[in-house]
Amino acid sequence: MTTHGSDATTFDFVVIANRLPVDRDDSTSPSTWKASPGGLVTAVAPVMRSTRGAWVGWAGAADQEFEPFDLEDMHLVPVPLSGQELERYYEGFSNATLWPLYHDLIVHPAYHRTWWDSYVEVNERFARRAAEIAAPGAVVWVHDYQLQLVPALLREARPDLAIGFFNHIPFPGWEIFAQLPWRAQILEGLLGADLIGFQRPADAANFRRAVRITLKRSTKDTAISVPTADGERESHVAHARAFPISIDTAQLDSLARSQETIDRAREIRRELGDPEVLMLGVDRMDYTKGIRHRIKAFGELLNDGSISPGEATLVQIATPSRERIEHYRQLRDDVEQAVGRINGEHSTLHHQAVHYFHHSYPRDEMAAYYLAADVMLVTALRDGMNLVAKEYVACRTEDDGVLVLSEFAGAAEQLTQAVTVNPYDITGLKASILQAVRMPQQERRRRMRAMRRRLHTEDVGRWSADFLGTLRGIAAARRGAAPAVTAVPTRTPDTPPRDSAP
Ligand code: ADQ
Repeated sequence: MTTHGSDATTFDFVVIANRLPVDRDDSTSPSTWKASPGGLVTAVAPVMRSTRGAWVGWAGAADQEFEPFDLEDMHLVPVPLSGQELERYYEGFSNATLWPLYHDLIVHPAYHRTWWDSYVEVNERFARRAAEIAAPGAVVWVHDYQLQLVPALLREARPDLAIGFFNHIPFPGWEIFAQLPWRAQILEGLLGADLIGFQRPADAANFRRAVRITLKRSTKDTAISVPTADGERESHVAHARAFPISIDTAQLDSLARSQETIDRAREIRRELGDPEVLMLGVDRMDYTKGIRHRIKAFGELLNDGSISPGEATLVQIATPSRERIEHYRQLRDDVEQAVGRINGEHSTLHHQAVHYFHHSYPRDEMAAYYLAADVMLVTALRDGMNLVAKEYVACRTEDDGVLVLSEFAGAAEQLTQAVTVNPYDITGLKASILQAVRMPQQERRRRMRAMRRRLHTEDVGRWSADFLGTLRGIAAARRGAAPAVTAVPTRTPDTPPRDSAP
C-alpha cells in the first residue's frame, strides 16, 4: 500500500473482476459482508497479503452504492451497477452475446447496440475506479470477458501501470469471432494489456489470428506490437499466450483426507442405497456443460440394459446460474424433465436412477461427493478449463476413481490420462461411460496417480506466480531501454476473408 498525493490510498497490486469475492448477508442487522471463496481468491490471496492489494468489482446488488471496505486482508472497492446495466451489460452483452459467441455458438448470440453501449460504459467505470486507486507503476490484473475494454482504457489513463488480462473462457476461432459487430473494439481493448493470458495455446492462437485479420497487425510468436493512438510509433508490445488455470490441490487433498470428509463420503453412499457404482456430475447449470448429453447417454444405457439402476446411480449437482436468461431457464426445464423421465421409467423403491440437486454446496460437502464418486462425468460442449475435473482428481486420495472428460474442456490438455469423450457423440459417450464403469483397478490407479502427480505441481499458486512473474518481466522490459520485441514485419500472414472494420 502506498499513500501519495493528499490522503488518497493507493495499491501496488490491483485485481479487477466483474464480481467482488463477497456476498452481502442481509439477515444480520446491520447487514454484513461474508467472503465467498472462489478459485480466483485462492490464486491471488497470497499476493494480496504480501503486497496488500485491492480488488475492484461489483458487490452483487444492483442500484446500491457501497464504500470501499476491508475483509480478510483484502481491500475491496465496490463498483456500482444499475438495474438496467445489470440487464444490458451483464445479462445482455456479457452473458447473451459474448458467452455463447466465445463458446462456439452452442446457442445463438444476440447482438444489441444498447447492450454494447452499456458494456462500454461499465468498462469505463471499472477502469476509472482502478486508475484512481493504483499506485504509480502498480501491477493491475483484469479478469474475464466482461471487462475486455478495461486494459486499453487503463493504459490510456495510466501508462505507468503493468497491465495483465486473463480470459477464463475460450477465445473462439476467427470464423466465429468475426460475427461480433464490435470485434475491432474488443481486440483493441485487450491489446491495451502487456500480457493477455488464455487457458489453452489454441485460444491464444485464435486471438492472435483475429488481431492479424481484423486489425491487420502482424504477430511474432506471442508478441504483438501495439501502435499509439495516432499510429506514429509503438506504444508497447502485448504478449498473448496460454496460462492454464488450476486449483489449490494441496488444500483439497487435505480436505479429502480429513476424517469428517471420509465419514461424510461413506454416509452419502449409504444414503444413496450403496450403489455398486456412483457416478457424479457437478456443474453450474449452463448449456456449455453438456448436462443434457450426459443424462441422455445415462438414460440410454439404462434403456438398453447395459447398466441397471441397482448397479449404477447418477448424482447430478447443478448450481443455479443466470436464471433470468431464457436459454438458462429452458436448460433447467429440459434437465428436470429428462431426470423425471428416467426416474419414472427406471427407479425402484430401493434404487433411484438419478439424484438431481439444484443447489450450491459448501466446499467440504463437495469434497465428500468427489470422494464418494467412482466415476466423474465432465461432458462440457466447450469449457475454458473446467475446475471440477481437477477438483475430482485432487480429492481421489486413494488413487482410485475414473474421470470421463470432454475433449472440449481446456482441462483435457493437462488431465491426459482421463477417458476423453466427444459429448456430441452419444454412442461414443455411452461406450466411454461403460469403459469407466468396468475399468480394471490397476488401470484406474495408473491413470489417477499420473493425473494427481501433475496437479500437485501445476496448482493455482503456480498459475498466478507464472502469470504475474511474466507480466512483471514484460513491464520491466518496456520500462527499460529496449522494448521486448521491436521491429515486426508489416505483412499479415493470414489473408483476411473480408474487410475488418465493422
Ligand atoms: P465455471 O464455468 O463456473 O468457470 P468451473 O471451472 O467448473 O466452471 O468452476 C466451477 C466452480 O464452481 C468449481 O470450483 C466447482 O467446485 C464449483 N461448483 C460447481 N457446482 C457447485 C455446487 N453445486 N456447489 C458448490 N460449488 C460448486 C469459468 C470457466 C471455466 C474455468 C473457470 C476458471 O467457464 O472453464 O475453468 O472459470 O477459470
